[in-house]
Amino acid sequence: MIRAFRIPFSTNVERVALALGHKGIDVDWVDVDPNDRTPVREASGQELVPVLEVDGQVVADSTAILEYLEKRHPDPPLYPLAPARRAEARIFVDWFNRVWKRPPNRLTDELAKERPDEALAGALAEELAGSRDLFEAMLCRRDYLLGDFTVADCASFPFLKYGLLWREEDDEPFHRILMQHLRFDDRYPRLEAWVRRVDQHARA
Ligand SMILES: N[C@@H](CCC(=O)N[C@@H](CS)C(=O)NCC(=O)O)C(=O)O
Repeated sequence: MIRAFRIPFSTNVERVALALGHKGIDVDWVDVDPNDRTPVREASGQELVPVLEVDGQVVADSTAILEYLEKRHPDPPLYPLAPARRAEARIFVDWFNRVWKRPPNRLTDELAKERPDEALAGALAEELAGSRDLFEAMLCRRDYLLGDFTVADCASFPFLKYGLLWREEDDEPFHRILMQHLRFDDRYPRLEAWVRRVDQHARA
């Protein structure tokens, strides 16, 4: 049995929940108090979730976990089968992690300061909001970001969904930033339809 550690409203945990749901893999969730990461630290030597534990093997980091699941349970695939397409999917996820996530992360840090730099905050907010156009264009005449449902949807949905869906109890500052600056406001019909479509997918 697979064990996985999670905290409420975690975007990176939802990536893994979608991947497990897609592959029909059962998991034993371990709910961790966000203010006491002791079980996560004891299992993995670091404090971030998600963390997966399979037969004594521990995998941390959502992207590494998605790769691990694909390797161990290749059917049904979450990555395209053709090598070039597979590489494109990996490039997308890497871009999402290293480039797309940066403005909302930096904006969250900036706004937490006693005297935020207004110009910097404005530029970061603009960069984040501007990314909606890219996703809207990627969904032109296709249902998912790379055509079929893949790791690209899995990795980005938990973040992009905040343009349309949010829960009042979710008061994580990073998520509030996403809600505020990604709001679709009926101006991104393909992106909105995609969020509704992916939201129907199974989650473990
Ligand atoms: N690169 C890691 C990032 C994991 C991460 O940042 N997890 C968040 C939850 S989504 C977390 O545990 N944050 C710790 C905290 O907020 O104290 C991944 O992709 O899994």
